[in-house]
Amino acid sequence: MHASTTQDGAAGRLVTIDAVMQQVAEHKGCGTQGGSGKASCGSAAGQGDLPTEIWEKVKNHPCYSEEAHHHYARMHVAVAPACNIQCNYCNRKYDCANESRPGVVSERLTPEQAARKVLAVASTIPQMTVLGIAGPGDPLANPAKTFKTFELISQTAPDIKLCLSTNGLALPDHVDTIARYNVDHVTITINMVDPEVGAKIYPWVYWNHKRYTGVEAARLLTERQLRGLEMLTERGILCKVNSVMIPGVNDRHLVEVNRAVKSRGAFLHNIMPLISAPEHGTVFGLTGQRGPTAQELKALQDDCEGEMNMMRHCRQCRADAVGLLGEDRSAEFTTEKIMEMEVDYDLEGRQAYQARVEEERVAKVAAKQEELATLAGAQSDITLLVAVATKGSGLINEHFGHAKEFQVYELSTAGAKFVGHRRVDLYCQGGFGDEDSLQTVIRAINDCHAVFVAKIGGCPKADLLAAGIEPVDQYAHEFIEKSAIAWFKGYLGKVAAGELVHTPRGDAAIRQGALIVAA
Ligand code: CLF
Ligand code: SF4
Repeated sequence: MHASTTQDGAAGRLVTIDAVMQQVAEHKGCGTQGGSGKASCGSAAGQGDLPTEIWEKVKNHPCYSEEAHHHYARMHVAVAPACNIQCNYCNRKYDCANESRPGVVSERLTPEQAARKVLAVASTIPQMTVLGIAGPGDPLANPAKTFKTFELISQTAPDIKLCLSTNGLALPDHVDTIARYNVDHVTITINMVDPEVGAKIYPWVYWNHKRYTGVEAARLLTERQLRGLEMLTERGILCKVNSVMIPGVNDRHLVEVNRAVKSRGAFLHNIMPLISAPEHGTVFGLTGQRGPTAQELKALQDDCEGEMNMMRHCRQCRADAVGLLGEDRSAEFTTEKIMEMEVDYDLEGRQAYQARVEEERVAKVAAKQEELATLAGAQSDITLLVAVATKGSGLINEHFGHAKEFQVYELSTAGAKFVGHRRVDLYCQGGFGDEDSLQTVIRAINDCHAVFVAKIGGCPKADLLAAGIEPVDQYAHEFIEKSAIAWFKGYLGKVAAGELVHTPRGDAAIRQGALIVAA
């Protein structure tokens, strides 16, 4: 077995991970420096009017910045198996559905295995900037494992931001520890602030050695979630709130949740669709509770978008996810594989790579602004959606047949705005187009007027056109937003010239199938 190594940032020397772990084991206090987000990229792309200290925390966090998610990756380590509540959209055989899709079993890790995995991934994927603990149960129902993992990682990989996602029941008891470990980003899943609504989502919670049920359980949960949120924001820790949209149960109520969390200082609100199918074996799956359609989800997100940022790029990822949001590289980093890997944690190399990413981001923003300027003065109230096949970096760089998801942008004379993504079945199966998959792709992007791709074959092109969706391949490998604005300008021109009649599109389906782990 090769010795795993890490680079000591201050002295630039290589040390073994085993030696660091030994030091950590002997270290009784805390005082770790990990997760403070001190990337040295220095770019101002996308900062807008964010205060610099907040920008430093979000600029390369793929969940807290939509713009960053095209460029930076996160990873989760599944060190937290137990949970202290029951959600009706969760089946305990699988990962926490608050941060993952049901239907996925993770490999459970010890904190030491987790730290080794983080170094292995960080050495292979230099744009991996965030380590999150999100399950497969609740991280704070497993505090010893969770904080031990953070401690090890802050010692061995100090440039990686630490992130935590919790149901919030145990949160008030751990806020000081979270602050001490420099965990700068905490997500709380808050689905209600009214215990009557909560009783329809949570059959029980377990707190202080006692099981609570019904409205009493939901009241306890909401009180502790909101108190935990306040305690975190008072300490300057950036908080995101995740909410699962359950039509007929909490959909309209989430506007009230939005107000409640905004007033307590939450930075970002992420409203996710319920994913529910009978084969998941959840209460909602078995009772036939449906998830929202794409239009229902977008309408609620639009209603909640005031002064508070809405997250629309969440991929409801697995508790052992690795890679850019929307891609899954976890199969490359099984415990067996990472034990065989030679790990060279090159901090300077990572920083140099990230500096290049920042240059790319600046170029992308400049190209978008330049194109947007050409739209200045255009008068039109047309707003429409387009889908984009991308592998990342903000480019149209994926073939139609290879896309596992499409990103969706809303176009208007104000520009191009990312509003979501749609997971689809692969159209290209072993070199051939699959007609059934094509129909699911069309249903998933049915609300879009066009689909931008790097390449597309003649058959799917004809079927898309027949469905009223224009395939656009003339901007292959160019920046997404710049290209979308350029296309939209042409669209408006055709409408103005009477060559085209603008007609609104229908609704689209959000894929409900579980993600299957790659072998
Ligand atoms: Fe992970 Fe969550 Fe941190 Fe991101 S995920 S713990 S904040 S690093 Fe991100 Fe995944 Fe959505 Fe979560 S896309 S499920 S919001
Ligand atoms: Fe499942 Fe997560 Fe809810 Fe616990 S908090 S019951 S693991 S979805």
